[in-house]
Amino acid sequence: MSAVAKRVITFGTFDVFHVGHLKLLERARERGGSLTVGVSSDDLNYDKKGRYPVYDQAERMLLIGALRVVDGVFLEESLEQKRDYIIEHEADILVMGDDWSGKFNYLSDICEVVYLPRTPAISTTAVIEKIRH
Ligand code: C2G
Repeated sequence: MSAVAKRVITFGTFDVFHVGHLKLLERARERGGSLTVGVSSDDLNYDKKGRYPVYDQAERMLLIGALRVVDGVFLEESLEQKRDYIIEHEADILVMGDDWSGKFNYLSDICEVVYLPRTPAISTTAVIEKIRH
């Protein structure tokens, strides 16, 4: 009997896409046989960060969905729906960057929860600031 490839899921805004985002997605994909990405909606981003993303949700979903390491994308409309999203997409492993460390441990009854170290010295905010100055 062959082992069934694990399904990995991750979530993020991925605004002004940069190598920190790419490295997170590549490492997430290496954890299993497929990677599904919940792309945060514009309104969710506004609620979390107090501003709308530079690229809107349709553009961000197109960009993330086109990546070789990504097998599917969907819109993440609420942080509270993570459990439903994980069940709906039959994910075995939830991968998040370690800025979320510990925050999703309550989901470990339905999937493995893994936090990966962020790539240092790069962020959407830093890129926006660099362009601005
Ligand atoms: N990331 C990283 N290294 C960076 C910047 C970001 O590894 N230098 C990771 C984050 O840890 C996250 C992913 O890239 O796992 C996407 O980052 P954001 O778009 O900032 O994600 P966020 O807005 O925190 O959305 O449900 C949770 C949210 O949707 C997460």
